[in-house]
Amino acid sequence: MRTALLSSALLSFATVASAFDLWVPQAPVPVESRTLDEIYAAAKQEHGTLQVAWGGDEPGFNADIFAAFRSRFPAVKLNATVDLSKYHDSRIDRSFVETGKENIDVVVLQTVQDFPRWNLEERLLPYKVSNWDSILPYLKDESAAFTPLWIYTFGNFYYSTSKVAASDVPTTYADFLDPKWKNKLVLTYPNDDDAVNYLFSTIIKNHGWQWLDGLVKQNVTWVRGTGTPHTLLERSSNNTQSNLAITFTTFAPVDASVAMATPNDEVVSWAQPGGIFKSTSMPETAKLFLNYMLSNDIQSTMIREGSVSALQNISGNGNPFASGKNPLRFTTFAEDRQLVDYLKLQFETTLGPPQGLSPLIDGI
Ligand SMILES: *[C@@H]1O[C@H](CO)[C@@H](O)[C@H](O)[C@H]1NC(C)=O
Ligand SMILES: *[C@@H]1O[C@H](CO)[C@@H](O)[C@H](O)[C@H]1NC(C)=O
Ligand SMILES: *[C@@H]1O[C@H](CO)[C@@H](O)[C@H](O)[C@H]1NC(C)=O
Ligand SMILES: CC(=O)N[C@H]1CO[C@H](CO)[C@@H](O)[C@@H]1O
Repeated sequence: MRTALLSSALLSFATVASAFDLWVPQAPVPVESRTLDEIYAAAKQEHGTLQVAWGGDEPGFNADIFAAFRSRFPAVKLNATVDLSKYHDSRIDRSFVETGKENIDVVVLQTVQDFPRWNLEERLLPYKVSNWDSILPYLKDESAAFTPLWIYTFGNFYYSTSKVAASDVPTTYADFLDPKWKNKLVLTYPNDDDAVNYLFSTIIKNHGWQWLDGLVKQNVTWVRGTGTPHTLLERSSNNTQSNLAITFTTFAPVDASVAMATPNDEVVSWAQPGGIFKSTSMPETAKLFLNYMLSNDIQSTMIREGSVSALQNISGNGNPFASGKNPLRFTTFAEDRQLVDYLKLQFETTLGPPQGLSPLIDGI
């Protein structure tokens, strides 16, 4: 008993002391003043391959972004690995605990709760990209330990144009309980992805748990990955044997066979953070990578592909608060791990555990 009290006293002393460290005034982080070409010149002096952990759940995800970086900066080596953010952070933390070292230079992940924690653990390099002042102020972490890159959204309705008339597309999530959607829905397991978890919990907050029970009666095709529903709708489009017609757990550029509609309901959106681990042996290359992500070229590409830019005053950008979006709420949710786990188990109770290989392996 006494030992337990003592060690908990020591622990809280340590916690207070390390929290106290944070109160020591830090020198302000200067905004990067060099151009991309000047940073590139410095990056060329570094040796090695920049290791980037990139959150995504579909083979080839954002390959165009990596190709653009390689073609603009051919003299530096980039190894960008796409995987579920929850698997990236698990590997990163295990490597850190086991070896005391990071195995990654740059992270771009959906696990928004990791960044403040890594910052408290003093593992992130405070850094302000050159257009820091143009980033939407409410998305920014003032310590500059991480940088919002762009806003992703789940919850919009994507439907096969050959199977669903635009006039038939639901307006709220409650409409999916109509018998006419039986066998036609393809959705991502909410207990496999925190953003989909938050989307489902928001829908349940607005429409009740009976909504989920009603949804299950629709014989939904449940899949892993948020790219998979879009891929299956593409395939279903020209296949008269397939009933799959609609989803709300994907995001993708629309084309001739899959169109998008925004619901009159709350969706989930969040600013994807990028950060540099302090331990990197390639800080200039890492800075080059972050600056390039915030460049007009890449931001315009992301807007074209359906995201909202983190920059204000960039042409063609969507309103981060339009159509049921609020990019600030997801972080509060994701930081409450107890709530996230409670909901995961609720979904598992009704839907069972996520089935199938990683969406990056099964090729769908
Ligand atoms: C690229 O990253 C993966 C995953 O971290 C790693 O297994 C692989 O060895 C890396 N390749 C190179 C060339 O750095
Ligand atoms: C963005 O535009 C607004 C209004 O047009 C202007 O007040 C603001 O200074 C601009 N911000 C930046 C960072 O250019
Ligand atoms: C449920 O959907 C699957 C896939 O679309 C289909 O093969 C199956 O026949 C459906 N089951 C029922 C009971 O309608
Ligand atoms: C391969 C093929 O037939 N593709 C067609 C699928 O359907 C869309 C329209 O829904 C056509 O544009 C494609 O050419």
